[in-house]
Amino acid sequence: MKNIALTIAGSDSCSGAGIQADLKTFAAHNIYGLSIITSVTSQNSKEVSRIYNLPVSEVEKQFLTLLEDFKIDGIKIGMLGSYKISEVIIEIIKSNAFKHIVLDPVILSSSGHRLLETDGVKLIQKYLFPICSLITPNIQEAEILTGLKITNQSQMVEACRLLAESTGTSILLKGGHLPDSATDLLYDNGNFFFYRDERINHEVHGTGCTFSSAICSELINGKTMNQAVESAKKYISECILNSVNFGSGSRLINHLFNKI
Ligand code: PXL
Repeated sequence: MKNIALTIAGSDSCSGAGIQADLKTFAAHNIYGLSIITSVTSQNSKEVSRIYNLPVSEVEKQFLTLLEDFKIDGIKIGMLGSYKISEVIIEIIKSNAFKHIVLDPVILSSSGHRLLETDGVKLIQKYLFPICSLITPNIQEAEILTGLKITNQSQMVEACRLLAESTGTSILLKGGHLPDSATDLLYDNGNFFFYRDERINHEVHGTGCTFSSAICSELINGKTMNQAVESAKKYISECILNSVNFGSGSRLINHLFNKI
């Protein structure tokens, strides 16, 4: 093990998504994971019962303390929780040089809970998107971010191009929730890449978090953007195929299937 990744995200008490998913994904890729918790969510496989955003000073302290000691090879950003937390994270990222930053623009949980307020979304769109290596919205997030309705593949292409051109950043638009296509679309350096794969099962909790931290891991391990997305897609498919059914709600991702 020679590389270090940092996840900045919320805690998911059932460990399928959030910080817990990210750390397990880093471990599955032989990467040491550091973590900055932005928010504590109380949830099980059926529901989110409470969301508690940490005080901004505690989020800032975690980041500054890590930076005093570690060389970070890549960052995955997930749930930021609030405008104020987003603001302090952006400030610290801007004053440090990080090679790979993969942002999962978490706005809503799959159960519909708001995980970042509207003013926070506007803030990250303006100041965080342009300094990331890759942004990984799903269809619903891309609709919120672009104001476009996305119901088919050509609208995916249009939204992806719009997001990429307005931010100057690579975009991976995840089509898993579209009824007629489970294609994911990457816009990287002026090129489109389509990943047509088996449909991601909607009842599995934690796919978005896991996918973005797998891409971050692959970039750290030296892959190009296209190769990283392709490998991460294979990994997430295996995680879903090996998912577990411990609660009575959605299944939980099995991040470490390859270590058994
Ligand atoms: O997948 C969105 C997400 C991100 N982060 C945390 C979550 C969830 C969804 O439940 O709990 C902490």
